[in-house]
Amino acid sequence: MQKIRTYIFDLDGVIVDTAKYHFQAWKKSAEELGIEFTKDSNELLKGVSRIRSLEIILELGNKKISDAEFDRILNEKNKNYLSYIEKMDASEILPGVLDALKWIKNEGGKIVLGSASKNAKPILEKVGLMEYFDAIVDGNDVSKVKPDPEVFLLGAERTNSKPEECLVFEDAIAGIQAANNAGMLSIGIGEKEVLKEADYVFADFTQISKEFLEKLENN
Ligand code: B16
Ligand code: MG
Repeated sequence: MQKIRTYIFDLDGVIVDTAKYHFQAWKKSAEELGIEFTKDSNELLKGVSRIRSLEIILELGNKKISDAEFDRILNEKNKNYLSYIEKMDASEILPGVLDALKWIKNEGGKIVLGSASKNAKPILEKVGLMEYFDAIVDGNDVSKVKPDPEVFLLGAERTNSKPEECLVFEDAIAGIQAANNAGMLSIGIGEKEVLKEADYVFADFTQISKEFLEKLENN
């Protein structure tokens, strides 16, 4: 195995828990459409693009709508979602993340964001983490969604890294698959039973020791 030099972070569910805001905003849209939307259904939307998320909700409710209505709901949902984002601050950074970012910077590693979200930059700004990132690849930069490796391969390219020098932190199954498809080391953040395909899984960043990261770096 190559030494790890570049650390790619997913955003939602890895750096911050914005899934709860996506849930509230999607629930409102689903209710308008007369579709029941539960926390379990919300799991299906993690790591998935905005357009695909609405398609899934419509499939759940067995409902068809016009293209104009589809676009209107997407816009409404994003407006609602942004009203939650507006209130975010550094207290919403998930435990252990800031320490990990500082450690990587101190070691001279590259830090990259690899997210499906088109709102990634405003969120990083709100929580005050922008300065840590050497490159940001988000939903505005890619045409293919995870599990396609495009988002992570572009992150490698923008930091002149080879895929085998990159490690990806991801909370979604599709994201782990995207990292594996990119030929990168995949680290799942969440439950082992769910993220079975990851090379390693940790409940959160407080469980990732510096010794573990040092080993990957000095391999
Ligand atoms: P937006 P990630 C993903 O972010 C979320 O997990 C997913 O639930 C969301 O639908 C997607 O971003 C698009 O977000 O509506 O803000 O463009 O986990 O890839 O950082
Ligand atoms: Mg995620």
